[in-house]
Amino acid sequence: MLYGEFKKDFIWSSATASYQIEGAWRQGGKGLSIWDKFTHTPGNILQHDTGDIACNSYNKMEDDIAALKKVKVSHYRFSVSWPRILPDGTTKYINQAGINYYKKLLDSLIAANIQPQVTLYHWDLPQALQDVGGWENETIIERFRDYADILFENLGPKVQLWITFNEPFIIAILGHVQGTHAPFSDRPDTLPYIVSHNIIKAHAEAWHVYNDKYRASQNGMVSITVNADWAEPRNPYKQEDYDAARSVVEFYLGWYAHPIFNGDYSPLMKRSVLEQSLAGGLTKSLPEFTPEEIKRINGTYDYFGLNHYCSVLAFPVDFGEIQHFEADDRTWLESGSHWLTMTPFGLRRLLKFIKHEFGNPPIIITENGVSENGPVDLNDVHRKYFYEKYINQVLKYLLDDVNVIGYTAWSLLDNLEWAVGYTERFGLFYINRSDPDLPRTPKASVSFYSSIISCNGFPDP
Ligand code: GCO
Repeated sequence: MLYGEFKKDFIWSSATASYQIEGAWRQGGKGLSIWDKFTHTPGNILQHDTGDIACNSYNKMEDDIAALKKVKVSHYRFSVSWPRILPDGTTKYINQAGINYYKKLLDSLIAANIQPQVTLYHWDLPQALQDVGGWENETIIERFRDYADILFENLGPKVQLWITFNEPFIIAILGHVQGTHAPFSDRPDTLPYIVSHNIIKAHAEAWHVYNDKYRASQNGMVSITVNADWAEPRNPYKQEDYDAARSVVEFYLGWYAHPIFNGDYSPLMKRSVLEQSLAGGLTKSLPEFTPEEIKRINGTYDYFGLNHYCSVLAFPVDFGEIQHFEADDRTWLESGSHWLTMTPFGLRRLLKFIKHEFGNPPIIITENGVSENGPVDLNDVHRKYFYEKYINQVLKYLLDDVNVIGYTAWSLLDNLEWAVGYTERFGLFYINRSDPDLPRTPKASVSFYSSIISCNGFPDP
C-alpha cells in the first residue's frame, strides 16, 4: 500500500453506456440499433434480457445525477446512442429530441458541478447502417465522421472530453468473430481486420473534424479508448513466454494504438496476423494503410484512453491460448465474471508499458471495475477491495512518473452486461429490477470510492 495523493485536478469519474442503461428503445424518435435487434433474437442473451427498459435512464436522469452526486465524482462518462441522434445512421434526418435529451443531460451534470466525458460509439450502431455492411463497409467512415460532426457542433460547447470509440477490439472480435456480441451474423467473410481498419480510419476522421472545426473554440480533448488485459509470461524463465505475453498485449492494444500513436500497425502485429492467416488458410488479412493514410491517422489523439480489468498468463500455443492469472494474494475474493480475476499489479505494469511504448501520453483510465452475480449483498466487500487495490496501483504512477490524469469506475449502475444480461452486476448502485421504479440503491462501495475521491487518494494516516 502506497500512501500519497493524486495530482491536483485528477479526474475522478464513473461510467455507463447508452444501450446498457437508457432503455426507452422506441421512445423520443430513436431508431433501431444492432443491439435492439441482437437482444430480441432468441438465444443471444442470458434470461432473454434486453435493453428495452434497462435502467430507464432516459426517463430517470435526475436519479442518475443524484447517484453521481453521492459518489462525489468530478466527471461522468456516458455514451451517446447514434440512432437516437440519427435514426437511420445518416444525416438525412436529425432527431432533435435525441439532441435535446443529451443537452439536458449535459446541463444537469454541469449544474451539479460534474464534467462530462462523452463516448461517441459504445457499440449501438444504427441497424440501418448494419444492413449495408456496418463496419465492414468503408462508407461507414464518412457516416461516422458526419455523426461526430453533429455531436461536436451541438454538444461540444459543453464537453471537454470525448472518446470516439469504446474498445474496438471487442467490436472486432466479440462482434465479428466470436458472435457473442451484435451484430454477429454467420457470414464467413466477416473479417475483424477490415472492421478494425475502418474503425481506425473513422476515429482519425472524427479527430480531424474536431481539430479543424472545433478545437479553437471548444478546446477539448478527443481520443479513443482501447481495452487491454496485462499479460505476464507463464514461465518467467522462458523467452517464448515473454514473447507470447508481448503478443497478447500487442493484439489487444497495439492493434489500434500503434497506428494512432506511432503510425501504422506494428511489425509484430503484421507478423502475427500473417502467421495466423496462413494457419487458417488465408494468405493475408491485415489490410495495409497507404502512406497518406498513415500520415492522416498518426497523432490523432489528445490522451490515451484505457479500459482495464485483469491480467492473464501467456505462453506460446496459438495466439489466444491464454489462461487466467491466479497469482494474486487474495483471489479468494472472486468476481462475478468468469473472465475477471483480481490482479491489481497488472494495471501498474500496463501503465508503464503504455508510457514507454506510446511516447508518454496523458492516460485516462476510462474503465476499471468488478462484478458480482447471484444473491444481492449491498455490503460489496469484494468491490471495496478491488477499488482499494487497483486505485492504489494507479497511485504508483507517482513513483513511475507515468502521466495518468484520470480514473473511471465501471459502472455507476448495475446494468445490462451485454450477452449475460442482468446476471452480472458491475454497479456502485444496485437496481432492484422487480421494482418498477428501478430505484438506485448505493452499495457499500459508494461511500468507499467517494472517500478515496474526497481524499484525492490515500493520504498518509
Ligand atoms: C466494456 C464495456 C462495458 C462492460 C464492462 C464490463 O467496455 O466491455 O465498456 O460496457 O460492461 O467492460 O464487462
